[in-house]
Amino acid sequence: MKLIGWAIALAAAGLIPAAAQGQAAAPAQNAPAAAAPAATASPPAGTAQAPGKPDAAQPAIVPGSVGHALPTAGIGEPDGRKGIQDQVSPIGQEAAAFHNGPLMIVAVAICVLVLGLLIYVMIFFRRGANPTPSRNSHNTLIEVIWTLVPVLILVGIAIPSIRLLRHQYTPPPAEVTIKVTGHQWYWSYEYPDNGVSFDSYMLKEAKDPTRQANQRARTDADGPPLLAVDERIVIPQGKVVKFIITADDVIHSFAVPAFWIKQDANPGQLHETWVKVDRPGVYFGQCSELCGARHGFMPIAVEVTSPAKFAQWVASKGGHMPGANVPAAPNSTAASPVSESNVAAAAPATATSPAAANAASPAPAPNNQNVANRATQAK
Ligand SMILES: [Cu+2]
Repeated sequence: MKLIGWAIALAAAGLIPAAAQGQAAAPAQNAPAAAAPAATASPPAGTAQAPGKPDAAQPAIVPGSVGHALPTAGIGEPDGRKGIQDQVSPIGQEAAAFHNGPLMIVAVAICVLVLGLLIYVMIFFRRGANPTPSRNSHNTLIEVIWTLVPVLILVGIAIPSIRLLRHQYTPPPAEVTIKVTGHQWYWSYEYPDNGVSFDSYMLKEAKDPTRQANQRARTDADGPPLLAVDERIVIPQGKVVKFIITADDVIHSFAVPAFWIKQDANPGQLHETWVKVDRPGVYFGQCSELCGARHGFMPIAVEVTSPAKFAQWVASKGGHMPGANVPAAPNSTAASPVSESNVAAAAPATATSPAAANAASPAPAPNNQNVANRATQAK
């Protein structure tokens, strides 16, 4: 017996250092990929020794600046309240109003009715109060009622539900497009019309032993623990933003509760959803499909800011606004001076003449620009 005890103790002593080493080696796979534009093609999960983000990014961060806006407690993040987070998108507001209003009233009314009937039967039809039970087995009127009433209730719920679904799946034309790719265990984002792409990792706590020296630690300015990320998605307020969602390994799910967004990210498929947010702020979400060991550590953070600050952020990422600083394609309005002004335009909305404004507007341009962007990103 004693011998077995010693054997267990020795085995444990042998295992502990190994476990500690395993833990120390693990964070390497969480290290961000190199900051090159092709970073979306980062090393496969489990590839150790990927270089961390350069330290140079660390001192440049100014809390409150675009991309680092301060989150508001209780907005876009869980704060201990029960129920649905405050909704900031039109679809979310419509859905939350439907849930909190008519659906809740119907559900509570049905529960109270059924519970009341059960209590009534238990009291008045118990053996003591009703020793000789009725022998009736059919009642046509009652059977018609208890079939028709549920059908009418369901139809009453279905009509607004289907209207909500129709609103959700008929998005207005997108003004900003973001391609979202889920990886084990981080997200990468690409703004194809702006030439911006980056990876986004969860920020670890300062005291987390798995945090590498070159990884920035989370602060309260970044957001709550397990939700703050090193690189947020930034979107302009009041603009329709389209998310094209996919994955490169297993199924993930892109979910931001305050936007009423939850969309599976499947390898080999493109799913689409959209949002329009008028209220500036920081909104947090998480991967919502069990995708592996670190599923709980791939949060999402979206910062909504003014269109001017969005343009500023795009420029800081080395990107451009559609219509600005992109050489005009040879076949588009080549004979007119419009293409020259288009090339020369430094800012997106500074074109003054109607013709130039027309040329700079996103409507006719995207095809050529997309081709140009794709070509530069493919390098
Ligand atoms: Cu995931």
